[in-house]
Amino acid sequence: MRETYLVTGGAGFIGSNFVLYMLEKYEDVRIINVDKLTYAGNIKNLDSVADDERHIFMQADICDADVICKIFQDYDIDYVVNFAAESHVDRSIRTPEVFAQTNVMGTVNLLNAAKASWGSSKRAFENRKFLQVSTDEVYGSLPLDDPECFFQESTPLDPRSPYSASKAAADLFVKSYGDTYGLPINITRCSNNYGPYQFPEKLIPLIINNAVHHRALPVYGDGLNVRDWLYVEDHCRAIDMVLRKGKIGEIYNIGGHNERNNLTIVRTIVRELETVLQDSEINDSLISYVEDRKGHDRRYGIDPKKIKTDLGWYPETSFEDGIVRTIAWYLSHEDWLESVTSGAYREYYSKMYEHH
Ligand code: NAD
Ligand code: TDX
Repeated sequence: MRETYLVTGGAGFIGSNFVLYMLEKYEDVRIINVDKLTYAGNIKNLDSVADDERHIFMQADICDADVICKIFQDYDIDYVVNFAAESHVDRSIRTPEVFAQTNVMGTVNLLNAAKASWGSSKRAFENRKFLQVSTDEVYGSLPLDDPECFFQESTPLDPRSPYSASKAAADLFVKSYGDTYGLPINITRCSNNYGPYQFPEKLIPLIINNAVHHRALPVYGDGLNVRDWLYVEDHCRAIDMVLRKGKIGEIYNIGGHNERNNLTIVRTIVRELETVLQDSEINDSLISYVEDRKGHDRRYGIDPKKIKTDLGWYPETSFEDGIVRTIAWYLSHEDWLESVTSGAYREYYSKMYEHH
């Protein structure tokens, strides 16, 4: 019997990469992909599997109890992989309530549906799993002056933005369904992802898109905030491994010890684009220091020892290769970039950056 996955948020950045990865890797899978198609979800990300009968797309909200319960009734779901979320920190600072609704209530709704459906079936929780895709941001912020200090799975939660607070709350609900009802769960907490299909509100695609158009490159604050970058495919492989081999109830941090400050990221992109496009107008003078993000976390750094030791995961793509590949992808997908940056994106961009 083929395995059936309920993937939520599978038209977003990481979710669509995961769907494509799984369909490519396993012949015998069925993926029910539920996505509300917010501004961040794009069905075009799944064009290459449009005719694949193993992939069933449904536009729906994870907060909709009737729809989610019906999906559990109609399909014998083996795995839930919950990517669906509001994911952008800057937006969470403006509208926290949207984040509480989708990230917290949506997750609780999925948990309830899994518990009720699986609990009342003959197989119950056997060979099933609910995997919550979470983030290193739930651990808060690390200082810059102690580079050997990393987030471990045991690090206390200390979310500092409405986004990370909503993700931490969701994580705790997931854990509680494991502890209270015995729901088979895992939680993964990954560092910053980059790669194809990332919406250009996030640092890397935003800088690529602006640089190509010779627009100012907004760097928040002093540009010295550090993020730990992982190529999206390495994240997808880690999730697959946790689904297959992760011990029930465990949390796994995912990261490749690849820390860079924002200014370094921006300069790397500028250099690569200048070279590839032979365009001398793309240079560091485009960099524009803008007002800092409120409550801006200084540094994230993941200790991935547990997933490496227990599951044998390691990152396959170096940052040097991954960033070149990512830039090449954006340059060869102008249509995609054009379609996602028209309309609502322009409004968002001018609201966010209009003062600069
Ligand atoms: P994204 O914003 O690109 O995609 C989110 C997807 O969820 C979109 O397709 C959107 O339409 C969908 N969605 C939003 N609200 C929904 C709802 N109510 N019902 C159904 N679908 C809904 O985000 P992403 O960067 O791909 O992140 C995916 C997940 O991974 C999130 O849970 C995020 O917290 C987590 N994560 C992201 C990163 C990162 O660097 N991007 C790192 C670690 C963890
Ligand atoms: O224009 C910008 N200028 C800038 O300096 C933008 C958009 C960002 N930044 C800075 C802020 C951060 O220090 O770059 C860094 C990265 O910012 P984002 O791309 O917004 O990512 P971040 O806030 O680190 O969160 C990301 O990683 C963890 C994802 O958006 C989250 O969903 C994930 O959980």
